[in-house]
Amino acid sequence: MALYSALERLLMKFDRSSGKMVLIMIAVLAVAGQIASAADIIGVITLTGTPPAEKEITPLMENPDCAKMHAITPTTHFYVVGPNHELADVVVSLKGVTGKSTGASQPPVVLDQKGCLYTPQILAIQTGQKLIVKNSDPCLHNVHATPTVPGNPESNQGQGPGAPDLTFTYTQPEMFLRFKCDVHPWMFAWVSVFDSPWFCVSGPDGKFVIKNVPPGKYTVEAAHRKLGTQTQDVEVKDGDVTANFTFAVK
Ligand SMILES: [Cu+2]
Repeated sequence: MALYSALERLLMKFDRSSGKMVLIMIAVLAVAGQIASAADIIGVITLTGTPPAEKEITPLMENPDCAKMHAITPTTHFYVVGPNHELADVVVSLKGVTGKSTGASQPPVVLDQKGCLYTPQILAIQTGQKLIVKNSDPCLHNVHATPTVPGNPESNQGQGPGAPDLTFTYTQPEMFLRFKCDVHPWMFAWVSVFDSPWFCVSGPDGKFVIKNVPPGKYTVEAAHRKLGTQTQDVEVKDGDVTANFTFAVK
């Protein structure tokens, strides 16, 4: 609307000389503005049923370098569920939307190695967007990316304590591209790559927001690494659209 107001003010300057023309132009802009206004797709992800208990990562505590960074044995985080069954770490995107990446102009996404664990473990980037991998630990890690989609290169690089950040980019969309550490075989992160800016990972409150989606019909896809994929058809027309998902533990 700020843009529209600015245009309106600009047009008013010409008001005296051609009042009628200005009115017509404002009407055209108003219609164009309505047609072109993007909206958010929002929702909450819920889990029904009781997920299996997370496993203690005992090999981590058998490694002296890693053990000294933990007072208690860390566990896996396969199912991150809130007090009201809110499900985090669900990757939500617009299915089949490609060729719309703005990744090259977006800030990098950061994947850290801390306490001999990846954080976060589920993340998402655009094609062409930088993924920066940090080592915050006082020990060596080995960052081994193992894509499965042709065109996304495998890479395997050691990263000692205090070593410079590593940078990764991918050209092809890929769901749950695996990062692993060859030094610590329990370390995994899963990076989903999209060829558009319209995706989101649900937070600890189970909520997601896909911002600024242009008007149109879409299939919203919600993907959880252990629970599979669900879809829902929506239409972005005049205002925000809600798409809630419920996953069930089988
Ligand atoms: Cu490691």
